[in-house]
Amino acid sequence: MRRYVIKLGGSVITDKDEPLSINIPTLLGIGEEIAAAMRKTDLSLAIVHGGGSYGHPSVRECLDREGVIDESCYVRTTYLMSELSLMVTQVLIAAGIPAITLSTRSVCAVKSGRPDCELGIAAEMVGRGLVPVLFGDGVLSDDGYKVISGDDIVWLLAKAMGDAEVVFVTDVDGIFDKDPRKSPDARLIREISASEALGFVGGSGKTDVTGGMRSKLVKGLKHARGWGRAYVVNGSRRWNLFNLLTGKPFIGTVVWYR
Ligand code: IP8
Repeated sequence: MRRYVIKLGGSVITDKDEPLSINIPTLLGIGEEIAAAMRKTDLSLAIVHGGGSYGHPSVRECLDREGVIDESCYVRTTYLMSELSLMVTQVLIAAGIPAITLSTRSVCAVKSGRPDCELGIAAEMVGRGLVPVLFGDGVLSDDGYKVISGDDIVWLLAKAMGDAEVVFVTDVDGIFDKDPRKSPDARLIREISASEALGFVGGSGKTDVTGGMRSKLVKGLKHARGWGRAYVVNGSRRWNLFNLLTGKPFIGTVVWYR
């Protein structure tokens, strides 16, 4: 039985330049591919999605204004994330996936600067063939309110599921040796260790409060050094995610966390 935690990046499921926009056609395609893969092969799956044009501008606005996430910012951000997650889950259910939205703030907090989650129920859902859907979210911390990124939750869930692999569904084909948006001769790297990739992978734009591809490498090394394995693929490349999930050749990068 293959076990995966699929992270649907905020830049894939929303338009990051357009506040409160959801990218329905891409999400429909992704839902169709995951559902088809579940029919074709035995899969244990959990899904985590990012904040995109819902969570990030909301947190960025209060960080710029107040320097911290205050109560009203926490209330607004968590509401927006629930709204986004309901829409994502609705599309996944319509595609035929037994998706259950689980708000991260109900199962995680930040304690002494680290995410602390209770994921037993989520793991039990996976064991029953359900697909829990969690998301980057505002959470309580011992120091006010904080954001836990989906890029942290994926590894905690992967661990709770018994060292599952993580699939980062992004808006690029994988990790390149140079920025493909700036250098037409950039080369897609098929397999790399996270520590090596950190030598040349940059962060992300300024509205992203949790840090882009670089933080996917750093967070994975923090949570899954020694056992983590992830794939970075493009959510707009039709049937590529299906190919990966069903063990067929796919376009993307395999990342080892060692
Ligand atoms: O996009 C961030 O989650 P991410 C969630 O997975 C918020 O890093 C609330 C900005």
